[in-house]
Amino acid sequence: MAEKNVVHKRIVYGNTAHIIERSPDSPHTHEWKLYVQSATNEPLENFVKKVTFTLHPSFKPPTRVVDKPPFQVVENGWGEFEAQIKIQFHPTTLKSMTLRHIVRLFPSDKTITADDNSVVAESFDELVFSNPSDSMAKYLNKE
Ligand code: SLL
Repeated sequence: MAEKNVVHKRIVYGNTAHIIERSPDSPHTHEWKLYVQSATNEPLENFVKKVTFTLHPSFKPPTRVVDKPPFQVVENGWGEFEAQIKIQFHPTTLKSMTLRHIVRLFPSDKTITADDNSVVAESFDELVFSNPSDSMAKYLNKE
């Protein structure tokens, strides 16, 4: 019987946010960082080719492509919104994966909040690659 070969990669994605001093001519109240990271401290770039973050259309430009680590976007803003995070892999024949995350700025039951009201909103996920081809395995097993 053919052995089933499954490779798991654990990731963390989400955002941090903190209050910034507001300048009179800007509506921005917070600086936030939206990111995808390895949950196991493995270099994600071994198998992640690029991450495309799609922000709320009020951010110009709303689409941010990051093709090297850290896979993140740092911005200033005033509101919470749902972002899309598209992960593309090496080799490019591998199907991309799209995650959604609500960028949170304000303390709530969805965030971990520090004394200074800075927040963290994170999710964990596992990317599962079943029976990777040799060309894929080369990237997935890279160290
Ligand atoms: C909504 N929650 O769903 C609102 C949208 C958009 C946040 C919030 C823009 C920053 C900038 C910003 O913070 N947008 O204009 O530079 O309709």
